[in-house]
Amino acid sequence: MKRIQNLVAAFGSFGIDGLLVSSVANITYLTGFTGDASRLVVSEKGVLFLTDGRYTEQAAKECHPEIEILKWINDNRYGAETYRYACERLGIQQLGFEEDVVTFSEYGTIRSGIEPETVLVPVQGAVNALRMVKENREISLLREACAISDLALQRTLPFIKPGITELELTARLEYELKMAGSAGLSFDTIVLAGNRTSLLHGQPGNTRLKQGDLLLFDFGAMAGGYHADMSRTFILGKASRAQKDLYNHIRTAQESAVSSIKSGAQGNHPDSVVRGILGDTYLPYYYPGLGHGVGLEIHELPFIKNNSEFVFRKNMTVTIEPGCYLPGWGGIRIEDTIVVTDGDPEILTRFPKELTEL
Ligand SMILES: [Mn+2]
Repeated sequence: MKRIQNLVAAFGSFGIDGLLVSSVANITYLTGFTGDASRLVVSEKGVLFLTDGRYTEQAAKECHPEIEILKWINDNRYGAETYRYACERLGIQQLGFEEDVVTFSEYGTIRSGIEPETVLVPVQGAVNALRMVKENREISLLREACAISDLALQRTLPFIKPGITELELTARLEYELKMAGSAGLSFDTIVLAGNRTSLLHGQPGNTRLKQGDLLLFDFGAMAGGYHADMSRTFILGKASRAQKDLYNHIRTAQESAVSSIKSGAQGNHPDSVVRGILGDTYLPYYYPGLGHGVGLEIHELPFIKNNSEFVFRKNMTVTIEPGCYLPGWGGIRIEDTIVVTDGDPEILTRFPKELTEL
């Protein structure tokens, strides 16, 4: 209940006395519930967990006993009458809602359900901000997810040879992830070859690997709901001078950006480190999203870019993933998941970053 207490303590700064939580990850974070399609209403007076018959037993098992499990009234999921009941029960007069999660139609339903004098207050990041700094248990799960990711990539290496397709390598990597104990996939695995590596989030296809290709992997294992995220780029056969030069720049940029992060550092600092290393030659090809928080969601606060205004704090978990993408030629990205500390970050994804010619 500590997390819910921290949330309630922040209500004053949002001008609310209750919060409707709609984000699945935020509900998991606050309650321990691992299903979906539910809602949570939090106030100082109590917490109501709104769900349907599929989840009542599971929710009762997973949630803290002080959280009251309530089936949607009239079995009307997301129905107006249940929101009215929740606000009345908890005496809520200013109900916050997650403005970037609640749909326009759901807003209409809530508005029509609750008393006209109850104010609906759009709120952004109330729970997400709490999630930025991780507890030790959360970091352990991320550590486990990253170790599985390392192992799966290692076990995939022997299958990389000319003639194999991106999809076949994707299948092999995902098989190895699951065999190594991954509870799921952090996101759709990206395996791209040759000049297709310039497509930042391209989809693996039937392209066959050939000598001289760049080969980019971006993927992650999951453990206990937590997402690993890592990228590595290899070269099939002997690297050309151009491939080598870009690779060395990205690697130096990535390692320098990671080293520049410790508690108290400005959020935009790593990006300026990267830009300094890439210089005029490569800067035009740099994608300016350098990294992101990672945890119950694959992309979460904080976001690391040139206009970031947050300050790094101990036990934030973030990715650092500089990449340059040259249309028609290819791209190189190196990405680690790291934990911010008072000194050097702990790098959770430990797969080697030396230029690898396979
Ligand atoms: Mn990432």
